[in-house]
Amino acid sequence: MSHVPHILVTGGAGFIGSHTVDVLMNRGYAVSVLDNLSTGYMTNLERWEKHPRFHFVNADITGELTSAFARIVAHSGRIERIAHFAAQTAVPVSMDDPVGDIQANLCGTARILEYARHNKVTKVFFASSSAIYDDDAPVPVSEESRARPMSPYGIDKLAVEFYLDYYAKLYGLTYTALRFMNVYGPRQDPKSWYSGVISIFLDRAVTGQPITIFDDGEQTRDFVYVTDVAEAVADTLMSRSGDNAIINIGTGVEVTINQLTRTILDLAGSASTLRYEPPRPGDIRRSVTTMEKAVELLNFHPRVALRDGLHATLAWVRQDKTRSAARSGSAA
Ligand code: UD2
Repeated sequence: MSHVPHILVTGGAGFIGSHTVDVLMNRGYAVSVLDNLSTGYMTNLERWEKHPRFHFVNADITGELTSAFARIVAHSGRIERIAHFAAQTAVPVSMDDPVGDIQANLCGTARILEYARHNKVTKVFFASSSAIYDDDAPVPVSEESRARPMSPYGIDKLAVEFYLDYYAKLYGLTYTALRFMNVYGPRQDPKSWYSGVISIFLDRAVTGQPITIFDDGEQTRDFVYVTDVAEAVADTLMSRSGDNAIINIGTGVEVTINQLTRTILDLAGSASTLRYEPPRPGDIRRSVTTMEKAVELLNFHPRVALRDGLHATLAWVRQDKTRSAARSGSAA
């Protein structure tokens, strides 16, 4: 039998992590997920739970990881590559609790890198963010734009990028860091006030609740569909493309929040009312990436146009609501 590469996905029960698990499993790899289920859900992985190539370990990257790694290796063999998503993912939470953010996003990542170094892991993928850029950087932002994070979250993401470079130079670690723009799609949680705008607006549109637009709605973002992101992660993790590089991942398409809202209301056939409120503190006005580096190094061409991605996400939101209602009905 031919050798099946074994990949560890930290944070694999979360939004982008679980889509990456789907891609890796569909490509025939052996996949282990390490997740503490703090913001991830087992339902995101339910299709794989009983699959012989899949293994789940409940563990926290801020804690002691030796036994978790030992269990993973005992079950599925040597870890060859790591996709590292496990993190505290909310910018406002990082501002309220910078020490907690450092513990998860910096110290937790350092543990993963130390494991990779000592165990000769072939390649590490790191989920970085457009939050590392200067708010005033002219758009479109390129990888050369000024880095000046305005949150502990962004500072920790940027610090990890320096660690990756340091590990590559000193220990020969191979990595790719992708700086994500605004990722959206099925499984994005709309429940908290700092959730992604698309998950919140779809939820409101489907339930007919009012939609709050901050500022005048003419601020822009670059929305990239989660399966395009997951494919890019799997491509770079499993090949030499993007080796030791840091690359923006978006679509290069700049969309205003007003345009986004109109499309969502139209697709959902929703009569939700719109409320305009003052700008959210710290919000940036415009955000969109250049595509040159992603195209050159990863041959990255996002396949899902915004309208199609919104359509698919809307279908998921409706299905998820039906499932939740059925679950609470059967629990009652
Ligand atoms: C994104 C990332 C964040 C960080 C940041 C870096 C997400 C979910 N967040 O924040 O982690 O990387 O980029 O710059 O990807 N809005 C409304 N009404 C709402 C919610 C949002 O009008 O109910 C607006 C908001 O004012 C902003 C836009 O929608 O102009 C996008 O907001 P967001 O929270 O989805 O994402 P962003 O870009 O602030």
